[in-house]
This record gives sequence, structure tokens and C-alpha cells, in this order.
Amino acid sequence: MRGRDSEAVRRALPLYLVMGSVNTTRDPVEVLRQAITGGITLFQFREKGTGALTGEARITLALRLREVCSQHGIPFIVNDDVELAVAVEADGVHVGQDDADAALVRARIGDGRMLGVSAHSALEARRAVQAGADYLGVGPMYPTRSKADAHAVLGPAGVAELRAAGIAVPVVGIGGITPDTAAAVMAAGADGVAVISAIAGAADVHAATAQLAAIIRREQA
Ligand code: IFP
Ligand code: MG
Repeated sequence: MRGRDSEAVRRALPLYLVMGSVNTTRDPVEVLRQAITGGITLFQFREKGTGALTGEARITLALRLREVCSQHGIPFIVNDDVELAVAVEADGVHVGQDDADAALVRARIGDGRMLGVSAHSALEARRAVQAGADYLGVGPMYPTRSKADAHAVLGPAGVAELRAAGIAVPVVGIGGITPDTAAAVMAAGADGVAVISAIAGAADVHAATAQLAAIIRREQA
């Protein structure tokens, strides 16, 4: 998928799985396969936190996950590592506010790859769009344990605030979203929901994904 086409980006966002090896006790490749069958529309490789793979093992896992995404036509995004993204021919990069400068990342990846930027306010959102973001990750929507340095909880109101401020770019909500709360995030104006634990930590990955996909589809209609 190409960056800079906001309708194509929007279509990729409905159910976005973010995952690294530390987010599951199983083989992440198998989890990704089941999540794709269940209905995810986008994948981000986020190999971060205690016990995260490094060096060759990290690259090897990225390549395996990248291959599964390619086989199924699911765009593959790399969290916070332009070099890795280019090396594995990722479809895009996601950066947080504390990561590399978004404008520099845009300059390095060109217009052919998607750029996602985390934003917690209308000011950060405007700056991210100015820097060339194709979509914004807004959160945390709810309390989460998947991120050690998480920002204060914004709730779906955080998305509604951006929309009220005139921010029109594609937005995905992230942070602690479950089947019970996904509809509220969509109703607030998000184009999709991003999850880690709700899928990677589910006892039945395929069923959990299909359940979320059905809830989101209902909100889109
Ligand atoms: N948002 C997203 C995304 N990914 C992250 N890694 C993050 C915030 C911190 F889901 F892509 F929007
Ligand atoms: Mg980050």
C-alpha cells in the first residue's frame, strides 16, 4: 500500500493489530496468521519491552511476520525503526512523540510508505499532520498494561476532541480497547481501533479478532 492516499489509509485502519514477541506466550507468526484470518486490516511490528528480541533474532521475526502479511495483502508497519522498515520493505513506520522527529522520518521513507504518528492532543495532531503523518494513533483510550510509559487516559473523548478541532486525517484509537469498548471509540470519530492484548493475549485469537471485526463493521455501517 502507498502512503499519502488518505482513503487507502482509512480503509487499512479498522482493526489494527500491534504486536511483538513479548505480547504473546505463543508463536507470534501463528498469532498473526489467526488474527489475519479473523479479520485484522493492518499490522504493526512493535518489538519492545522487557525480554524483547534484539539484533538478528528481531530482524528474523520481522521478516517472518512481514512475509505472512504479504501473503495475505495486509500492510506491514514497523514501530519506531526506519532502518528496519526499509530493510524488510515495510509498508510504513509508526513513531511516538518521544521517538524520531516525524518530519525526518517522512523525509527518509519518502511518499511511498505510510507514516503513523502518536498524538495526545489537537496540538500534537496538527504538528504530526504538518510533519507528514498519514494517520494518527490516539490514546490511551483506556488504562493499559502493554505500555510502561503510557500517557494519561484520554478516553474516546480524546478522539472526539480532535474531530471537533477540525483534525480530519485518519485516526485510530489505541490503549486498553476491548470488545466492550471498541464501539465507543468508533462512535467518537475514529476510523479504527488498534489493539495489542485484546488479540495477542486472547485465549482464542481467531474468535477474539472476529468478534472485534464484527463490532467495528457494525459501527461503520
Ligand atoms: N499508536 C499506534 C497505532 N501505535 C503505537 N505504537 C502507539 C500509538 C504508541 F496503533 F499505530 F496508532
Ligand atoms: Mg513508539
